[in-house]
Amino acid sequence: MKSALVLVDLQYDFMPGGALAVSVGDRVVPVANELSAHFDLVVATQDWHPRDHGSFASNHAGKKPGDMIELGGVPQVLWPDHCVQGSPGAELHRDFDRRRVKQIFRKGTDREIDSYSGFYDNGHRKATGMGEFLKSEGVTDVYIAGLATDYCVKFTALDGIRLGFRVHVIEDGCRGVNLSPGDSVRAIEELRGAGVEILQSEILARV
Ligand code: VGL
Ligand code: ZN
Repeated sequence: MKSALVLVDLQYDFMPGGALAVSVGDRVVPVANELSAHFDLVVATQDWHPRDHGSFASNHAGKKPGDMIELGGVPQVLWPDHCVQGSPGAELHRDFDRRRVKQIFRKGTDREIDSYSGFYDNGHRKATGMGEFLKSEGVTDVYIAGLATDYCVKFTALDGIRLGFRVHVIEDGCRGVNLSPGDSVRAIEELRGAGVEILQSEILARV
């Protein structure tokens, strides 16, 4: 058994004041730092969109954030412009301790399709390389924390199961967008139903 910690999208645009702010999203940064110390292998993901990305409402005439369209053959929520490649909002939070992060996997780089999961785009067409990397390191168990519970954490966890990893989501190390109230709670329930173990960071701090 070998475990890896996957830290999802700890970027300014998902923090208070950011373009797609997650309420108290910055609280997960110290949790992520603390968790890192308990893993031999830590990786991170970074949402990294071109300015003309198809998930931005601003790139569709007459559409606003929250509207639904189809993108790359799959349903797509439209978002405010966020995590534009090279912009300050796309940067990882300055307090996120990256010393133990072995590799960062960027996603959402193809304008024609979004990518919530750190493993694949939403149409499962292209892999980011994170799955192969973790398999090549002999990882069997993937522990996930970060932003956002109801999107990128959720889809990273579901793809992790698909890839045959044992997947654990550290609930207090995650916060959600909650476009509809309760989305995060429903995401956690859905993950449990899919075979994901849901746990709290204090359990890991003791081992
Ligand atoms: C995310 C919406 C759009 C996330 C990324 O990191 O959860 N959500 N892009
Ligand atoms: Zn995005």
